[in-house]
Amino acid sequence: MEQKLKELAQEALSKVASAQDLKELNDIRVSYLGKKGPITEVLRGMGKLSAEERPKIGALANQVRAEIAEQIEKKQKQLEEAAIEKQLKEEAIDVTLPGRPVKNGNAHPLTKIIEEIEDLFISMGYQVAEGQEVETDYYNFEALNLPKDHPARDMQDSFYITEEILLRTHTSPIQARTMEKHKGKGPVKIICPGKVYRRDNDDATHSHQFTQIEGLVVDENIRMSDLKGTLEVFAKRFFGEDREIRLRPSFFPFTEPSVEMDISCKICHGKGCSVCKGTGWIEILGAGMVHPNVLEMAGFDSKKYTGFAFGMGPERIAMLKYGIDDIRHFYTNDIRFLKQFSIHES
Ligand code: FA5
Repeated sequence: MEQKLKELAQEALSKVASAQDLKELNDIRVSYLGKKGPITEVLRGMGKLSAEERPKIGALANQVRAEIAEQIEKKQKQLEEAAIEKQLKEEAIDVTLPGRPVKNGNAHPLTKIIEEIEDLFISMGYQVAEGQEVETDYYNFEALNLPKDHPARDMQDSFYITEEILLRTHTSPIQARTMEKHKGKGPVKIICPGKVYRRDNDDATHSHQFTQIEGLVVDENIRMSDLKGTLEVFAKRFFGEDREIRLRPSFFPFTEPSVEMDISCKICHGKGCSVCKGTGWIEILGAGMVHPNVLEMAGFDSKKYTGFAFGMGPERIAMLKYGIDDIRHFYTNDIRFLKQFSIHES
């Protein structure tokens, strides 16, 4: 029995020494020191031994068990330390490596243009007003001097939801709503950006959904010269001091008189080229003096108050400013197009 215990000790210690990981070590502990292990078995069989042998073998068995347990504990520490060491090595961070560049998103070019135009008018004392994209026929047309059977409604082909509700075709309903809120008292000085919808066929210069920015000033003694001066400041600050403007007679049911504003062509400086179709001028917005009917419908006394309004399409403005040849670039989200307007490197 003594011999058997010594062999067991040797076998167990050599297995402990060569254990590769904590799981293997635990298996060794269970198989040699566990309740069903060989040492426990030896101790159980002690009853069969003679009285002299019993204490001797008992002491030896305890000694073997203690030694195996001690070696297992030592090995466990070693393996744990090695595991930590390995983990530290694997997770080591080389602080000298250059950082990975973070890709920043950037505002959509249209958002930028709209904010730029807003800022320019805010600097002239305007406030930003917003409306709703789903609008009533009343605010989109009737309150703007376009009764139900008015032929000028054909100028803006509309998406109707019901007979009385539609997707707004322009930002002008915001004028009507804002004037109404003022309850007949001036001054009103607003700039209104927003999405609008028309049943236009998409092509290089038309989209069924686009944006507009509307401007409206209502007060006593507002004159056509105020409108012209304001638009001139806008055109020169936005497109460059060397640009000229001209107003051409036009028609909008909600303004009288109505005009369209052109700016001199940046490419040919008025001489005529393919961009301005040989005219030397490029149209950028519609405008006019607010029609007395519109003022009255919104609760303003048209004998006391006058006003001017203008409306432009930021897509077309951005196309002119940056030489973009197709309006669809704004909506197809080609990252190569959008990136050109990024202020970040990526
Ligand atoms: C209007 O919508 C008037 N409400 C503007 C106005 C406001 C006039 C206040 C007078 C006083 P018009 O339909 O011309 O006007 O549109 C204005 C601008 O929207 C155009 O100059 C153009 O830049 C843009 N626009 C019109 N239709 C489209 C389209 N399908 N796609 C892209 N831009 C468009």
